[in-house]
Amino acid sequence: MRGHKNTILLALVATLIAKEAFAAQHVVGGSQGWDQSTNFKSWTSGQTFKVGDKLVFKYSPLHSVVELGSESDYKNCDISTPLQSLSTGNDVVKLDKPGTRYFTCGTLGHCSQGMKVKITTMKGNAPSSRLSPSLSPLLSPLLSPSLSLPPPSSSSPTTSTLASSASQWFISFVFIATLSVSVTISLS
Ligand SMILES: [Cu+2]
Repeated sequence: MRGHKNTILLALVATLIAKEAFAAQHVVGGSQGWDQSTNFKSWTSGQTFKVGDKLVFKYSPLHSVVELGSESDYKNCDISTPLQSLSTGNDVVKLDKPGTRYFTCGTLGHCSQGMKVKITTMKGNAPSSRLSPSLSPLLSPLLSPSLSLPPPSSSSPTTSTLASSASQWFISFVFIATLSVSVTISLS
């Protein structure tokens, strides 16, 4: 019965790795970070945001992060009714569903100086996250020390959605094939 245990563990590890590999972290503004001098339009044009990805806002105490609820608030730099305000200097925002989100800085004048960013998240997440959304948080503390993958590069070249979702399906297929083989081996 040891074989079964190993197979189950392998499956869980594979699922976890798949999830890690598919979810990207985007450091907003790249190496320049969250600052008035950063060109956020050109930064976003080089990024693909997918459900499950995370935004990381890195900035000095001069700034903050304010999420706005509408395109018009974003256009007019109206921060009077924010959805949320963050100020740790290293804020992580999870893109948990498809759609457009608006962020700006809460410091007076910074929004009108261009310190704002509009993030459009696309669906097309890995099938693996549908398998065990409740398992990963449970497993992470157990497995993450040995599994600390390098963070995905934020300056990765633009990949078309089609190509990347095709490769995701391919990787998933390889996973399933590998798992089937290991199940067969452990049962025989
Ligand atoms: Cu600012």
